[in-house]
Amino acid sequence: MKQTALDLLNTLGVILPATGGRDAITARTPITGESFAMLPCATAVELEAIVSQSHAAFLMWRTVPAPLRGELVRLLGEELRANKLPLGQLVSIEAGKILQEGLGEVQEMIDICDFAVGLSRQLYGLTIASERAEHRMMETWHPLGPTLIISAFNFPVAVWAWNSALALVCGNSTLWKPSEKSPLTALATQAIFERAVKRYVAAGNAAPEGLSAVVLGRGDVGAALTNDTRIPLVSATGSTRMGRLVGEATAKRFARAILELGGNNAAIIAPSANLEMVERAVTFSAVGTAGQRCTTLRRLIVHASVYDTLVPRLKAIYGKLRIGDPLADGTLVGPLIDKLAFEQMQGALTSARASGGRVQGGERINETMGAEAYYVKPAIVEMPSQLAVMCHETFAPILYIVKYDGEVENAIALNNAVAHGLSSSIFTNDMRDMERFVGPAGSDCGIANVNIGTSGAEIGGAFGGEKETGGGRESGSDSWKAYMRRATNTINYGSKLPLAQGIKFDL
Ligand code: UN1
Repeated sequence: MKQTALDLLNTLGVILPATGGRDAITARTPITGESFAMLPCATAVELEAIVSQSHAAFLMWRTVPAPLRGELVRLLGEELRANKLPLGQLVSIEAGKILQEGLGEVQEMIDICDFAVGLSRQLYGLTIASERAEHRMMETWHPLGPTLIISAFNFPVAVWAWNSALALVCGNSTLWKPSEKSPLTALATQAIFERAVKRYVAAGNAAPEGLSAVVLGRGDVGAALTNDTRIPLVSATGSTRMGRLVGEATAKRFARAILELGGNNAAIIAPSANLEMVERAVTFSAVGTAGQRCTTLRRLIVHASVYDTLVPRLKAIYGKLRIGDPLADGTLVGPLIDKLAFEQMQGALTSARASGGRVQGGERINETMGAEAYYVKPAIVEMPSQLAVMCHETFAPILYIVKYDGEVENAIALNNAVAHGLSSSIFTNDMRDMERFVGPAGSDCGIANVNIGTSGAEIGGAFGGEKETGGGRESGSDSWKAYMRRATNTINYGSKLPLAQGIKFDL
């Protein structure tokens, strides 16, 4: 596996930096638990240089016309298309997700590049009717500044692309602090970006040095950047604990934060649901990425009338899941990221049993893959009711199932009774159930789907959620506005000076 990873890095044009005896993080794969390389953490002196270069890059980049900024992102999309396979493989190796999902992640990067290229000609502001004669009001959107992207291991490159593609067309420079569990895919993406810049410059365009920079390190590096007053926007993906730190630090200095934190996502299975669709959707959402997506389905709320039909079918499917090497054809579930994830999963299952949950699965398997490789059978836990353990997000493939009776409102109440508010879905063919779920008294999540699972969102919609999910929105729709500053301009083209609100102020 080590050789495969090094070959891929070579193909992608990555030169690994030497540690020079400095504090370092370890690049490894959860597939076998092997380590590949030690990579140096940024020092305080380096951070200072990187942030000032990023700031200087912003000062130049903001003056480039937006459609020309889009041209760089178009080239980035082309480079990603050309490198989809090796980058997708490297994502599988570093994050442990199956190759199909690794490729899907790179496709998500390509899609957001396409979206951002179009957007680069559509950073529209409004014109507004002025109450004063011979006056015009308008809104203009301007570049904001260096944008810090903090990303998690589970989507090690797509989330960078959601943020970067938008930030770049909006006229910002970007700084990227990847998870310490996924530094290699970050370095590979940066190498791909640099090739796009080279082509951009070769075509006669100017791009500043340090327009995008990767900063490796642990939480202290993220914290130092988050507190830096030259960075007006921090977009952070990860745990609610980390998001709270970022939220507090940015609020203290009146910087902006886009927070995309955890989820404790539920699907409601109503009496009229098509159970065949439910089986595939639920399984993909619950066990995909080995239960380590923030959109992973963690709670299934099943109507009593279909419970006894559906649950045994799901259990049978779980019994046959192909778990193993994520690069091998046909595998559906790869490893957990590390030992800590495994221990947290076991802890949750112990609590579930103690509160009366009936557990199928959860055991460690495939130990021959490596002493530090943690493969598990995804677990189904039938719960007597929605108890505390279910209301806690455990980043592992555990699907809790509870029964509901009566009207869909009862299921919606369970859906909403957790701290997070990222994704949710309902399976129904009854339009009244559906409309109640997506209506104002329905799901309180940022994503509310009908007849599809909770995970696997397209880039065209705004992505993010409410409550402890952090409230941020990334990716499609009008999320770009968070990456720009808005100015309201009132222009007087007359020769009098009427005051707003009709105020008289004669000198
Ligand atoms: C995440 O887990 O942080 O909707 C992002 C999905 C993916 C993105 C997940 N498109 O599942």
